[in-house]
Amino acid sequence: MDERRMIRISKYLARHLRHDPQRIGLTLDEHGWVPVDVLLRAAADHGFAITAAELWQVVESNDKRRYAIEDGRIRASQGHSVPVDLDLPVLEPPEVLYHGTVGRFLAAIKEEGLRPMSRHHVHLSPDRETATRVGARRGVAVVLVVAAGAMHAEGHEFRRSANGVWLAAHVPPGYLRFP
Ligand code: HQG
Repeated sequence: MDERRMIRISKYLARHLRHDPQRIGLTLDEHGWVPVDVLLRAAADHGFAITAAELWQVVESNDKRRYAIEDGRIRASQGHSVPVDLDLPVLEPPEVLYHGTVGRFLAAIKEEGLRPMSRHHVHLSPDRETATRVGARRGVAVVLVVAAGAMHAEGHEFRRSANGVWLAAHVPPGYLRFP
């Protein structure tokens, strides 16, 4: 399968496993899972046929391991806008995490801290490189340093998605270091 087809399938999965399952008549369970065969049938019925082999390949080789398959079911590992409970345990974060953003959001972030916006959580990266890549989706990346250890010590909960993204409900501005 060529790269463009992989990306198309990955984007199709993101749309229907994170944001708009109803569009192709899917219902995710409370934890975000849907049976693989149901997904493949729904996609085919809505004009986007994917083979089981292609699906496996996208899930296995996805650069960010965005999707997980377990017991014949598939879900997005993070990034939902529809309400799902990923049922992730609360974990102690590393002392420092990173958030990649762009200059035009900085004034609001200084004021309100990091908010989840259209997602369920604020997404934090374990290293600067990853955060730079996240920020660069929107322009020239600006990387903020998050005092995750201090937040944790003061009672803020952290979780980590299956693909290594750290998740928090909110990061108040006092825990952020701006460049
Ligand atoms: C910004 C991709 C104004 C925030 C990536 C970000 C990631 C504020 C944008 C994952 C703000 C939200 C998540 C505030 C935060 N005022 N702007 N108070 N607080 N922002 O896409 O972190 O490809 O929802 O800085 O790799 O950019 O989807 O979050 O710029 O892991 O798998 O509001 O999405 O992964 O944007 O990216 P997003 P994000 P996937």
